[in-house]
Amino acid sequence: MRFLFSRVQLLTLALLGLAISGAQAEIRQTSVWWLPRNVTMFGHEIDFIFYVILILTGVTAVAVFSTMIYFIVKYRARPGVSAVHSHGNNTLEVIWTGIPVFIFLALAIYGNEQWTQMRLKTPPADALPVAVIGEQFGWNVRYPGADGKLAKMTASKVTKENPFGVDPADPAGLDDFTTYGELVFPVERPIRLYLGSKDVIHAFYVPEFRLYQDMVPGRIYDFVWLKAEQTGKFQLACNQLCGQGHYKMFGKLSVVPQSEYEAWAKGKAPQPTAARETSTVPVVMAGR
Ligand SMILES: [Cu+2]
Repeated sequence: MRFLFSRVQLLTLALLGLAISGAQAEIRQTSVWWLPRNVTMFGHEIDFIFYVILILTGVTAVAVFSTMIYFIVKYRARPGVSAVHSHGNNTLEVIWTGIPVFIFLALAIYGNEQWTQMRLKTPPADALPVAVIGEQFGWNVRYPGADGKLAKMTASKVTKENPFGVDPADPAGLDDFTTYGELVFPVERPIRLYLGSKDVIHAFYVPEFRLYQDMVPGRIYDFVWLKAEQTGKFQLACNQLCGQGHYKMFGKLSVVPQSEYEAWAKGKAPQPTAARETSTVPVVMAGR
């Protein structure tokens, strides 16, 4: 009877798990069993190297395990058959050391080149700057206004009240607007991210962008950029266990045509009266 009860419990757990993964699939929009669709320019190379490694390791795994099983059967202990003593084979040693060395070097050189393209080159000058500061448990997002410039961010100035670490008198920031957990990117336009954290380590992670970057408090990361090539709705998920509410730390991210982005940004732009209340400087809407 006890055995039956625990089986029912197991079944309930399994069903619950399925229900939860089903709900997740709905949020993520695309495949949860295989790679989600890729929508950014760097994603093609990342997927390419993923498939190359998958095929290499897959073929190797099949070859190694079939040889092993064959040898286990062929050289099993049998009465009257004595063991064979091998003292090695230098030619074989050179081959099976040389081939992996060549493969690993090729992967390292290719991977390093891709990393250089993604993270070590200056983002394009016409990129739209967007600041994202993680906090327990959500995302502070800051967009430039009509001047296309974000206020200068300083990691040491980041506080609870000033999540972006900006100087309120900075003229570049007067027309900036902010959202909480809502990001809209124009399609086919480079986006330069400014990433940081208010409290603990968070991570900016969008599987469909093939983009992951930790956000460590005390630093503003200004070298991450991307270009989305397709429109759609995505989930920005924090990918560092950052506390009790980590599971609900996701933002709504959509990639839309440029005109739609402009309309959205216009609707979010600070109204002069609202700006007067929150700003200590005389309100002159610079750049307007
Ligand atoms: Cu987090």
